[in-house]
Amino acid sequence: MRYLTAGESHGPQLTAIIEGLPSGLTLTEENINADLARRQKGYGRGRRMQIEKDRVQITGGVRHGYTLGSPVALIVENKDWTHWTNIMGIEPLEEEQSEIKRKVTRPRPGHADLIGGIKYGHRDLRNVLERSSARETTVRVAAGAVAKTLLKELGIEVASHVLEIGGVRANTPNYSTLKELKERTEQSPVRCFDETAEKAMMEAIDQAKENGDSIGGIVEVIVEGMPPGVGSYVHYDRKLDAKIAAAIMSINAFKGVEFGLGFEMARIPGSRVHDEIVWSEEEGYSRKTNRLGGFEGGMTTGMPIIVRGVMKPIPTLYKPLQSVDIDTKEPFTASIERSDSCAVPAASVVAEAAVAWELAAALVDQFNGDRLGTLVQAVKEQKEYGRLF
Ligand code: EPS
Repeated sequence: MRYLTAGESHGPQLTAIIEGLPSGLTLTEENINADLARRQKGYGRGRRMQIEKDRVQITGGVRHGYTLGSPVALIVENKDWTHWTNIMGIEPLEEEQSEIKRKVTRPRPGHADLIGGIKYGHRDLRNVLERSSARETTVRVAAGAVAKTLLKELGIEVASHVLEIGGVRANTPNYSTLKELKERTEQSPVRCFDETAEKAMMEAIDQAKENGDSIGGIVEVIVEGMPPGVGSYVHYDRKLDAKIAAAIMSINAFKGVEFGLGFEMARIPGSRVHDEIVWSEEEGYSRKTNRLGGFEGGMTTGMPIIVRGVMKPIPTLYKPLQSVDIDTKEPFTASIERSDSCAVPAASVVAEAAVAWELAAALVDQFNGDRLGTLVQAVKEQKEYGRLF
């Protein structure tokens, strides 16, 4: 199963085409829209989010509410496009209006602007920034919502929350069910379980905004219900934790990934890192702890998957950093028109989508993924085989 996306940040629309989704899955626009709305929320977003009201249209692969097994096409219109039709028009420019509007010659440090310009030979850096913009994560969330719909049918639940923003670290969330974690974090403007940390995070965002600066943070994704043995140890490119790490790293502004105890493992002896194995009639094999975050040898253990990603502060700053104009080669420090001071809460929804996609794709590829019914059966059998093994 795979997907591709197309579309520029201020172009007419964003598009995703999903290939390989099983037939027989109930899929509605409402389902996907709920996740699109979650991505748009979050304390610290800029004015663009007041313009956009992201709604998906399914334009292929679904009939009478069910997937057909053919490619599923999703589109989301950019409401801001109406303000950008001259600047981002698809048609060639007329002779008399050959001057390009809103041309960008001043690359922002930390963005793809300069290097993307060098790579594709664009002297107008808008040609780079329009596609490298995190606006694209809209349709990644749409594809992730489709993946989550499939996972739900297989008894697999995905959740996400924010652990840290701008140096404010939340206490480890003390929840008994994923439902409880979800209910609390959906109410939080920063998607944080810890109410004390939530307030401090919002203050840190206010402060960053006042200073014309931006702040990053850490998000965590948790998945329950995966069968054991998904992925493989036999080849580097079949290790499922590696695919998830790549998916997290591919989210705009993400700079690091860890599973379970993560980088803390560098400081702890092996006897306090590895998860001891136990067996019982009802549960089969299980672990007393889950410090490895649900993976051994690139394969799911059947324990919850726990993965975290770190997002750097957004590089579009009101407080300008020094750069060089690519036309004049003169140094400059320029201010910008609008930006988000923090997008970590939104990024946690994107990370959730990225992980959900990799898991759904791995299941479809490993088991018989043509029809929903056979996939449901195969996953059930894998869980049972693992229990009795
Ligand atoms: C982004 C810059 C801002 C963000 C945008 C990502 O957009 P604009 O340049 O239009 O002000 O709001 O994020 C979204 C539009 C979105 O949907 O998340 C960037 O440069 O990456």
